[in-house]
Amino acid sequence: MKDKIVCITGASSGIGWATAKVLSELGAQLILCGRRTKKLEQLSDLLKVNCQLLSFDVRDRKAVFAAFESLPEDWKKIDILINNAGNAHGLDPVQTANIDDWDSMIDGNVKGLMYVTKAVIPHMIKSKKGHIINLGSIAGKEVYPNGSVYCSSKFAVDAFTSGLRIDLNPFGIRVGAIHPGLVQTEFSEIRFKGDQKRASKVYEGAEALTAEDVADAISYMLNVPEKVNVADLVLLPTRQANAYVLNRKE
Ligand code: 8X3
Repeated sequence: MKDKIVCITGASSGIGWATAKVLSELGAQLILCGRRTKKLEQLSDLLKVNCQLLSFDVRDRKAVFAAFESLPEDWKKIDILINNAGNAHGLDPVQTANIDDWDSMIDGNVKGLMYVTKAVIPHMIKSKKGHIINLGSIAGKEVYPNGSVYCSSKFAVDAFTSGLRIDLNPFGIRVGAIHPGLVQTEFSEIRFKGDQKRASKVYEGAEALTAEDVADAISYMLNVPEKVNVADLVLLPTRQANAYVLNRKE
């Protein structure tokens, strides 16, 4: 990990930021991507490693490619990509859901992840090495009520990961995905558009994963021997059996 160039999208909060912290402790050089320039600047000051900051919205195809093109030559040689950016917007049945929410989820979670991947892989292909980890979800393995479009977006991440692993196989590039269950971050607050009360209910008695738990698992995926690829990892709180079954603490 020492001196590896690691690019993390959605790096300014939650799982992305926790991963940045863990990997910085291991000596990685970090490219932190996010929408909030100020926040990225403040956070990078807390890290003791070399950082490059890229501010763009993954949904903006031109901005994605321009951002990676703007990197200094040495920083273009990305060893590891953590495709973390993504969110849930709304939790509604198809018939009443807001179509703008659908666009945000499909454009960000699916197309954005694809754009970033496409922008980063040329160097990996040239150097015949690299490692890509996509953030899926238990929602990409099982569909739950009112989650049709969020789940669709995460099923797409799962499918894209499998396809990418096939396409990049001749180049020795590792491709894998991690699929967390309940993780207590600002995820639910964003999903419920700032409704903190509703958001906190989601995690009540769940002993949910923390962003750090997921970051530790990502670190594990990255630190196995080079001939090993952790292709698919589902990470659940002990109290959660699947997308539906959660044994909440009284
Ligand atoms: C987050 C997991 O189950 O809250 O992707 O949708 S869940």
